[in-house]
Amino acid sequence: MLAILLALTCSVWGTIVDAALLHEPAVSAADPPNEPPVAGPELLKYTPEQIEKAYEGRRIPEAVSMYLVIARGGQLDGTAGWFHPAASRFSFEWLAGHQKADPQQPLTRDHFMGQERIFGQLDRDHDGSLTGFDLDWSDSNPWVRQSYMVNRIFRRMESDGDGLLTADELNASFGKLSRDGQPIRFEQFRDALVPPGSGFSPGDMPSKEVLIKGFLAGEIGSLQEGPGLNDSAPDFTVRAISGGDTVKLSDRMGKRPLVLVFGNFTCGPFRSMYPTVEAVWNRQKEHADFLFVYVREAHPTDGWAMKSNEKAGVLVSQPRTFEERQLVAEQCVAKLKPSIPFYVDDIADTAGNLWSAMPARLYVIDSQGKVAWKSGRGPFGFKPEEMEQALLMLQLEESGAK
Ligand SMILES: [Ca+2]
Ligand SMILES: [Ca+2]
Repeated sequence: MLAILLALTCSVWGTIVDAALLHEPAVSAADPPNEPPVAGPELLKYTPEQIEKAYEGRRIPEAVSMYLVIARGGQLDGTAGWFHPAASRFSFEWLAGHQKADPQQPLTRDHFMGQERIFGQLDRDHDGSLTGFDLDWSDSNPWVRQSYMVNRIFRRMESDGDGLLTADELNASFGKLSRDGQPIRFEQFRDALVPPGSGFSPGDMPSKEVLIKGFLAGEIGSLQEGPGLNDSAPDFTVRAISGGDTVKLSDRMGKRPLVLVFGNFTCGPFRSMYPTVEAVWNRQKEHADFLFVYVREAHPTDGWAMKSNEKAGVLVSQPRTFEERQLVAEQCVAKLKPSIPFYVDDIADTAGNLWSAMPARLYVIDSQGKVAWKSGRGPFGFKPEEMEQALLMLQLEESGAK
């Protein structure tokens, strides 16, 4: 019964969105809003200027600022709207203070009082000392920018979408780049791999209408903002696939750090990063608990469909019932083979909304059940190695407290 009701709600919702999109929202004759419009279909009634005016002197919610970008023809490129860097309790200054070292100087192995495994993972550029550069995951950092670019090329070559590049995939992509197996020059290689314009792979760039629909459906990101830094972790209960057990988040907290991993099958960048999450889990499973929560699809065939997903055989429509979501989650498990305890959010997106977790996000929760680190919104903010550094510094913090 609940499933039928939810399915009905979804289809009614779809109709409202379709109806709203038929009208250009920028109608100059519309009365300005009396109250700042909340993130949702109400935004479509007003021009971006009216919305901004209504928020004058108040903080614009993340989702409203994302809507303003989209309404003005902007893209979801990770630079504007609701995209922000991670929120972290830790920084190089924090680390230097914790190690009783000079924050103006690189921190060397000799002066580092923690374990070697921690030093090794914090030293991102492997130069044998820790600096602010190692811990800087912002887009202005040259290492981070190069990393993005490599990820894009990786995803073009990693054709079956399991996040692992095989020799066959690499050879096949060379076959596509080269005529008759002939050597290719740099600019041929570049032109084949760097997409024109926006940076989207061919066939993946969305129209404004697709973005607005995806925005209102929570597919391109949660309209909510989730817990802030040092907030208590909001609780939820999720169920394992194939009718397995349920788990309550609060039952998993309080013993040691906990990492929350949110993701979905149709988000290509998420799939390409997921094996890195597994690698982090392998290194950290003795020191922290991990929980994977499967959330709403980002690129269903009935939403912002992607050519790159089609090529990888990732073709699913947005599940309308929990049972449908479980079936898609099973496909995701078959593709990514997660070792991390894997659970599925309910069809009302309770966990996904509460944690602002769509389409993919990472959190580190301390042993007191407080948020110690919160990634930026996925896919751009989804950086498993940044999460690992935060988890390691949390281990330092908590070991010092004992
Ligand atoms: Ca370094
Ligand atoms: Ca592969």
